[in-house]
Amino acid sequence: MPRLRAAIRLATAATLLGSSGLPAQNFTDVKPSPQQVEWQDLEFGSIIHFGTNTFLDREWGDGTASPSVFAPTRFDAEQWMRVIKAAGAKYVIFVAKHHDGFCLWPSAETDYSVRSSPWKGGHGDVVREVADAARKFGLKFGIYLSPWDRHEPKYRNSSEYDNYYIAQLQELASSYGDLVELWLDGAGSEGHVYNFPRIIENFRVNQPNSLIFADAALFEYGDIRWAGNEDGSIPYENWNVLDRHGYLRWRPVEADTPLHKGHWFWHPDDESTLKTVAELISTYENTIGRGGQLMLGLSPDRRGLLPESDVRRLEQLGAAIHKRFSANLVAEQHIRNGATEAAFDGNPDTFWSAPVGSHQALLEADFSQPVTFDHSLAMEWLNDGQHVQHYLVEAWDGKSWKTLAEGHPIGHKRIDSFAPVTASRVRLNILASSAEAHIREFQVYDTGP
Ligand code: FUL
Repeated sequence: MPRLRAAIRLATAATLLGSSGLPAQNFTDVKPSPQQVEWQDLEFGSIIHFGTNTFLDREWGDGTASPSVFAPTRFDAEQWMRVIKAAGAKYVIFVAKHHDGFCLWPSAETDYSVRSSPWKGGHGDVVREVADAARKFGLKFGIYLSPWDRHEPKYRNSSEYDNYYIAQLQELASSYGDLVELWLDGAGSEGHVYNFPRIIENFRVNQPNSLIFADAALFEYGDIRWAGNEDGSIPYENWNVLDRHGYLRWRPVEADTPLHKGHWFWHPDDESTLKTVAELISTYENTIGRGGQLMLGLSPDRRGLLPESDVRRLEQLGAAIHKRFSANLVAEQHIRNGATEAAFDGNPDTFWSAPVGSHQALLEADFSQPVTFDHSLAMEWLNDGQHVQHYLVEAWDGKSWKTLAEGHPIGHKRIDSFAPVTASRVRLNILASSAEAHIREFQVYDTGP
């Protein structure tokens, strides 16, 4: 996703000043919206690409494909959702229109859509079926609507295209229920001017709680930021607050990466690009384990089904995540002590607070029998801002505390790995926090060889 340069609108002077008239914001005072808090808890999503490219062995359509090529034979969005759920994802983004301009719902704005395809005699609506299936499986639903449109002639005129895009977004925003996220992709848009303030204002009428994903450039309206790569890795240190031109905003990061290396759409004979479970687990730990969101790209085939090998891989991934992170030794085996219980109870809905005004804290879990572990997991309660700036994970070796891992931000979730250690005492040593630390969970796991 190249940068969305066209979208930059500078914050006005008024937004840069606090009530005293002086620049007011401090990174660790900026707080998330309730919608962002809820979204960060979803952690793992899936983005689905399916369209004319699927039938033409392409990644980027040029907008000339005939709608007649769109002819899935066994389309079943529920099959997709069953597998997405098995992988452990909590939300789905569907590409309603990719750069080729072909609409996967029967838009009234163009005949370049499923309405002109042979699928269901032109009476089908892929967006509707995907939205319904997602909700049936308890997954939140959102959309991607490519700003760059290589088919629509109005694209050559910015303001005419703004009207077209706004009308299409309106169709999607008003007819498919609550959208968890609107994915704005910057690819291909270099040099094109969009009126994003107008676009987002219109979208907000029907979707006040939806989060806007965009490149860091779309600063006034973006609620989520791109990780800056499609490799499935979030650079650590990861702070939720972003500074542009002195204007601070809470913008958690989402890292999109496809299940098949380099391929967002399905291609024939493409098994060699399918990522291994080990690669996917490392992606999991380098995204969710660094306090961000993982957005895994899936591509149904020409039947309209996820291919069998992808299904197996996603099921294996779900099982591997479960195996790694379900036996939380702290929650299962620590000696109950009351005071710090909220951080050790395995329940992320409760949190422990360090004393008010403190900037350091120790959270120690003791075991009656030594336990062996090789991973730790910590979660910060972020509603009041992101505070932890430096921490150690330490184990007692009988004589002194030994450092197993050292990190800076914790954020939503931080997973550390280290050589296996056997100990009867383990602690999270918070060396510095900008305000008192709030810890939802501190956990340790034995993930084995
Ligand atoms: C990119 C697009 O160009 C790719 O085709 C894909 O949609 C990916 C998720 O975003 O910017």
